[in-house]
Amino acid sequence: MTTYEHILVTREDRVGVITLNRPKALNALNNALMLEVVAAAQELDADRGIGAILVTGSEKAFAAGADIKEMQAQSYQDVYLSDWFGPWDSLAQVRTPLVAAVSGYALGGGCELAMLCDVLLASETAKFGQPEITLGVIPGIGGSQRLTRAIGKAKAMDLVLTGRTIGAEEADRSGLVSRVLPAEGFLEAAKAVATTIAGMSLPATYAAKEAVNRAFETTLSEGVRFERRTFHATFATDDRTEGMTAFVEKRAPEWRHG
Ligand code: CO8
Repeated sequence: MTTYEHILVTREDRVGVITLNRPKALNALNNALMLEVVAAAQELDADRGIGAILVTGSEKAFAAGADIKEMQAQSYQDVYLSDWFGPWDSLAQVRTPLVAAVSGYALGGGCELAMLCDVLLASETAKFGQPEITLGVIPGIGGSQRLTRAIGKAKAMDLVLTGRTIGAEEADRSGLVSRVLPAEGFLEAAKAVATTIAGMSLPATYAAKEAVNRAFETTLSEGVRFERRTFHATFATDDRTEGMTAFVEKRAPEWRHG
């Protein structure tokens, strides 16, 4: 497996773990780190032995946002011509479920990276926010869009316009996170969630993720039609036969991931 400068990548059975690792900068997302995360996620996604990808940071910070020191000297021409942070969009094309495990700060680009993931697990210590307005800019990795879809206009406007930070409890109440887990043993508990997901049939998992994501891209009737066709398609898999046979035979399924 490739080695990286700003992230650590490990495999634990069928779970790939990407750990943001710039502790001195609270995992601020610079360009190099972004390219590494995208490359690692794509490498893990191409591996049929991986059924879930956990993205995490440190206890103090998931990520304190885009790297302000790196951005400070950039001009409009620089960011426009280089499509600054455009590569983050590639994460949305990853078919393997991405599970964010957020402990501490998830601010600006950090909150946006967490929202790019499919399942967002928050430690009791997690703090979310889009403070870009306090720097004279706005969210730039999808925050204005994904936050609004996640928590609605009223709450998203509050966070994006005031730049205030919310804790895990408010994030949970607002629908931003999937679950809040105790701070003690957080990473292990998050890995257990990823392991559960990775333990499902791979084709069913890809199909389920694609179907849920379709809800954000289409009308209800088209989305339901897409779901039904995809449901029908699962009957072409060996795992569908195995899953139902195992249920009838009162045993655990043995997935072939095919
Ligand atoms: N960028 C660069 N360095 C950072 C960042 C950051 N986002 N956050 C923290 N650091 C650095 C600090 O400068 C400090 O470094 P040094 O020791 O060299 O001075 C080190 O990390 C530790 O930080 P603090 O001393 O500030 O730690 P505290 O515990 O006192 O405070 C906070 C923690 C509250 C998280 C504080 O660091 C903070 O407010 N950070 C900035 C948060 C922020 O504003 N994030 C949004 C950034 S903008 C953004 O994400 C835009 C995304 C879209 C761009 C898309 C463009 C197309």
